[in-house]
Amino acid sequence: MYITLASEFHYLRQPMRLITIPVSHYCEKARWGLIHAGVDYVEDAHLQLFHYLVARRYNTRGMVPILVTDTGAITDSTEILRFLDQRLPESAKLYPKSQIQEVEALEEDFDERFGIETRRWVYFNLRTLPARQILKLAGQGTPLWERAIAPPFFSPLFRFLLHSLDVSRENVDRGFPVISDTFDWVKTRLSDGRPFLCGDRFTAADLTFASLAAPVLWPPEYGIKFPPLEEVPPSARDAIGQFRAHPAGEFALRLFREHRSPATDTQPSGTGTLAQKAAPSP
Ligand SMILES: N[C@@H](CCC(=O)N[C@@H](CS)C(=O)NCC(=O)O)C(=O)O
Repeated sequence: MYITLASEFHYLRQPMRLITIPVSHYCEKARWGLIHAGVDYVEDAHLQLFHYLVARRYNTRGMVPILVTDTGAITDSTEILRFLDQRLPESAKLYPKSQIQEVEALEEDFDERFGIETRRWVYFNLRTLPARQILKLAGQGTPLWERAIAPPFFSPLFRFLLHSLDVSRENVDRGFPVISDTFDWVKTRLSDGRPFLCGDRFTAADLTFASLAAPVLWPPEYGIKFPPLEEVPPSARDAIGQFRAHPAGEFALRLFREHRSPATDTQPSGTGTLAQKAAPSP
């Protein structure tokens, strides 16, 4: 099966390049898609705001993830998953023909509501960590020069980031029910014993839910390492513990453990390498 998948991408001379803000859960979604497809890729990771230097070459808003291939650049995590899916055999597709409408509708809803609120939640809950710890988290795999010059600019840059994401206690409180309702909805959905959101097979709906739930779960298999829970404020630690113990949290953690791997056992790792090796924070 690996030969089939690999040969589909053989015309591409260079490994694909995934431009990311490594901590981003939308970037995790694209990363997981590449791993699932068994594609060799390189991750080109950047600190928030520094990423504009690279991303704006490909889209004017400078949004990531961006997948650069020999045939063009694809922006948006959903478009990246769809691109990769075209070349997968039907048995490995994340958008199986028979369920495509349901999968796409769930993915869209997770992307547009749930993912926005889990991101806001984690930024709000990490905002009191020391700058050094936030840079250590966000800087994994990013160029040394970005990590070297970031510290003096950290406070204004972080404030700008919180402002641009509308991170405030009021908005986090308003958004929290979107997270808890989605968790409860997933729990109900799985209560008939089905192993995945759309039935018997792993789809883009599952991958998207798990990736976008990661900011409230901190799965060990995520593309970068989250800080040890002992180092985060008690309120965030308790909330993460509760999300992990929720049946939807357990489901997402299981997906990370069991499905963040190539679609078939016979493929080599297919995991990407960070373009810049992670080094200790300056
Ligand atoms: N719907 C988009 C969302 C991507 C997104 O929100 N990316 C954020 C990182 S989490 C970003 O690029 N932020 C930089 C900015 O807005 O300037 C997708 O699924 O790719």
